[in-house]
Amino acid sequence: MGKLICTLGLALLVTVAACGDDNKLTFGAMAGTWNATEYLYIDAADDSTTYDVLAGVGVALGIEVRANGTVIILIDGTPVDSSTATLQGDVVNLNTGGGDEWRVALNADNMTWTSLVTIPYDFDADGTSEDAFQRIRWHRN
Ligand SMILES: [Ca+2]
Repeated sequence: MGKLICTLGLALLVTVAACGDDNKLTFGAMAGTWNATEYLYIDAADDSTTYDVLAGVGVALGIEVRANGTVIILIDGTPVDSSTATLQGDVVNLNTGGGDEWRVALNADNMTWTSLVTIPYDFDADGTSEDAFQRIRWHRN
């Protein structure tokens, strides 16, 4: 059925981009250099409890994404790490060996990454870590 609709769409001169994988995320679409505008740890048990990582650490975080899947981590503009990432649907896996998987929402030059796996973080400084998701908002240069 989808193929038929696409074929009809082409016949009607609807753009090819509207057919088939219209929501498919690619590294090509993500290619470029991105600056983190927000990086939060979010308490998995209470999403109103957050920690502002960028303010806390006091660095500028960036990434360079290449169309071949290379993702380079930039701290204050300096490359500090690089990985060959893979995409499955809208989930990017940085393949760093640590379950570093992020759900990606791409909207033109804005992109949000939300971690699928929690990390430990002690939000209330009581000596016991809570489970935290991570969310990074990026803006493409
Ligand atoms: Ca705690």
